[in-house]
Amino acid sequence: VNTMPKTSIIITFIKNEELSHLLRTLHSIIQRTPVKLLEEIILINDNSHKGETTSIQYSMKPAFVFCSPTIPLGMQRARLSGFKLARGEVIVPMDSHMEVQEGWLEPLLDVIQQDPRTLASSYLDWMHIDENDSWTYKHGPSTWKTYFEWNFDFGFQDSNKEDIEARQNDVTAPVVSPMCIGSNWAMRKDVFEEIGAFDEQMKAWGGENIDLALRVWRCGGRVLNIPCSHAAHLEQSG
Ligand SMILES: [Mn+2]
Repeated sequence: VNTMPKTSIIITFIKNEELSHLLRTLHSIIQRTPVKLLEEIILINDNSHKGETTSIQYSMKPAFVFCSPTIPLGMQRARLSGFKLARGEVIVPMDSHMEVQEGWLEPLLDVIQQDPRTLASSYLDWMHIDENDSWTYKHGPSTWKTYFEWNFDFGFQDSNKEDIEARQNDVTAPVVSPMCIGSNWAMRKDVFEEIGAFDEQMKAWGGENIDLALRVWRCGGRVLNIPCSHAAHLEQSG
């Protein structure tokens, strides 16, 4: 941990995100991320009505950076504005309805340290709220890869035979993936900028992860899914 790069986590919300969901995300980050590795949490309130982020009173360690654009930017440009503000060596975009798990960040930084041109993704678990406001948590598998089709549909598929064989002796081994998920990936900020960051014309989410992963691979990098890193996503929030 002492030699690992510091991370800026960028959380945007563009809809009527429940404040309790955002608080769950923040609490899990603060409790499960070593202080030495957390440069800051950047919150971007992009035209959200319910999320009164300015009412969140935390001590300033870790530092929170609040940003409320004067006009709605859309998810991708809001994230991009957060990346530009980031002071950490590594950036991680995160949804505002997540719960990171114990030890989620260190394995991502480990593979980035081994090869700085790595984009490293967490594996996802699922949270669900039923009609009685009861939460369930479902642990997701640590084997899938992500892919895209020629119509730019994005999907998940099981590891192939070669992957499974390669991981027989070490279930913690990273899974090489064609694509990456849209959030909860980690990458060096300088490498992200060097390969072109995000297209400023992309407003909404969806497709930017395909664009990014293609550029990572085309620019000498690699996309890895990391079985030791898990974060849960609240299903019904998009
Ligand atoms: Mn989401």
